[in-house]
Amino acid sequence: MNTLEVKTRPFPDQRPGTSGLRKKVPVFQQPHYLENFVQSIFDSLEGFQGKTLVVGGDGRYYNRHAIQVILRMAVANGFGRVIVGRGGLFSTPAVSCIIRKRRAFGGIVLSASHNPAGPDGDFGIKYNIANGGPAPEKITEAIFTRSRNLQCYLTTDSDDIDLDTAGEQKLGSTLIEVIDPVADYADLMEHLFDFDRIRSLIDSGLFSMRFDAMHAITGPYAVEILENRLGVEPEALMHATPREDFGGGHPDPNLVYAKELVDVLFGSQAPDFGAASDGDGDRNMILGRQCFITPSDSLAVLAANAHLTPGYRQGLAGIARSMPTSQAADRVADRLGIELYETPTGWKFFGNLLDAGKATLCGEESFGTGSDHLREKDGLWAVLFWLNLLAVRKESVHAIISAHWRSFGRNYYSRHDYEGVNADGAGELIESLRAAAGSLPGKRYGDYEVAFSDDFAYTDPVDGSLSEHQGIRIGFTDGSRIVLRLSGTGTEGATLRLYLERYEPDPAQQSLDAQDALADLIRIAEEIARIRHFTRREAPTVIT
Ligand code: G16
Repeated sequence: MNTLEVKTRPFPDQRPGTSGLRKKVPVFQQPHYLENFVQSIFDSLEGFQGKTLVVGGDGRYYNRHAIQVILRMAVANGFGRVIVGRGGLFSTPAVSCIIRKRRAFGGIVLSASHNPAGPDGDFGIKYNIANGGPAPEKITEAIFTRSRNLQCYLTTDSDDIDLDTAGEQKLGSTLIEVIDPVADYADLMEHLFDFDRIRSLIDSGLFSMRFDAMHAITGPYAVEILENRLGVEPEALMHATPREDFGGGHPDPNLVYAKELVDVLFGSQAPDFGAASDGDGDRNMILGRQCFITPSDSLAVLAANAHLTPGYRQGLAGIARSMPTSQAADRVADRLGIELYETPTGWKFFGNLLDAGKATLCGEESFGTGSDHLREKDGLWAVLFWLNLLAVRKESVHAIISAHWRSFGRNYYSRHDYEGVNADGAGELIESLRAAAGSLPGKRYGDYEVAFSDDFAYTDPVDGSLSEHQGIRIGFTDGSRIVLRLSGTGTEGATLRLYLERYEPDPAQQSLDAQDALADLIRIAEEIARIRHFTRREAPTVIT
């Protein structure tokens, strides 16, 4: 085996977004494109010679090819050991789990998350650091800078590695270890949650559920954990076989893209509990019979009930949520007398808080929930957390959320997405809001009066780093909020996200439809931001 130095030229468009570099597959298929980015990652790191790298992806189209490329480059760049999931597979939370458990130097995750896959779909790559979490902005910016002047990369002339058999193989002086992608992660879940109790609930015959893996990576994890370890019937698992094109679907666990599951839970013979996860297994959606739990409410409920699970019995250090996530968790933190941290969108911002022991639970409105057990959000973890609560409380999902609202008040919440709009128009919308922000406080819109308005900036309480321009916040005197920001994960045009939130303390007013409850705020958002004008769209593409 020989090490090769391959000449290349820089690509101008390799700046990582909210969660790594995401592009259409044909973009990644350009000669040297993937290699350039991988070399830019390695060149931005120090001291990895002889250390361990974890590599795996969500199994989407191009995953197998990319893994072979990365293996050769990891060998040529001097890693001592590379741990790969069998078949090149790892869910994003499992990569985080393995990095931590095996004390690896870092890991590479291949995924474009919930974005569709296939030859014309999306592909993605991101680097995770030794704590198991996404690289912080300091590193992602260094990767981007390096990518802009890269002239060559290192690889080897070796054959493809057999990815389908667990075991160790030597390539040059690097050990390639192919492992079962599920076992370590499943063991960790068994340690955090009361599997005996969940199994009794499932065996009782009084409880039924569905889990939709959406033809993506959580299929094998769900089979091992839900079916093999907890006794859930195979028929309760939907789309549990991963496919390279995710069955042509859009594995985003929300009311629009997980419609099949939603129809079952809102149908006449609905089971008691429903859940779904996304392409790479880090997102989750929680449903009850005829009932949808917003991710923001889910975080609040988990926090309020964490003491009922073995893993969190000792209490929470603090809760962190991304800025656009509703303030429902703030009320729980307040009651528990613990700190609430508001961070920019992106799981990477939770890493320092978790490492410093400041937060135990974290959540995002974008169907992400997780804790200090890993440094990624974790789809099945959230499902198991809910199952543990249901097994202990022996109430329906609907009864649990209603009781929560009665106790804490309800934060009506919705997100309206305008996907794939013209990037210039979306940019102008944000610019005009930024310019107007200072003049909004004190203005009245119907019953609402603007209390504050700003472009959210975050100073990390651990390392003092400042992240600016993280979204426009318009807060009203009654605690309601409108937030607008541009997505950092799309691959076509721009995606504008409008987040709406209204607080309702009166139990008699807590069972409205969220869109009805938020109708005034939706109108006010249009009046202030002129969304139709700037996006040239009459309505959002996705409402969750
Ligand atoms: C990623 C990030 C999340 C973020 C989400 C949406 O999730 O990890 O932290 O909330 O994108 O980001 P945006 O609003 O910028 O599109 P995932 O599941 O896509 O990796």
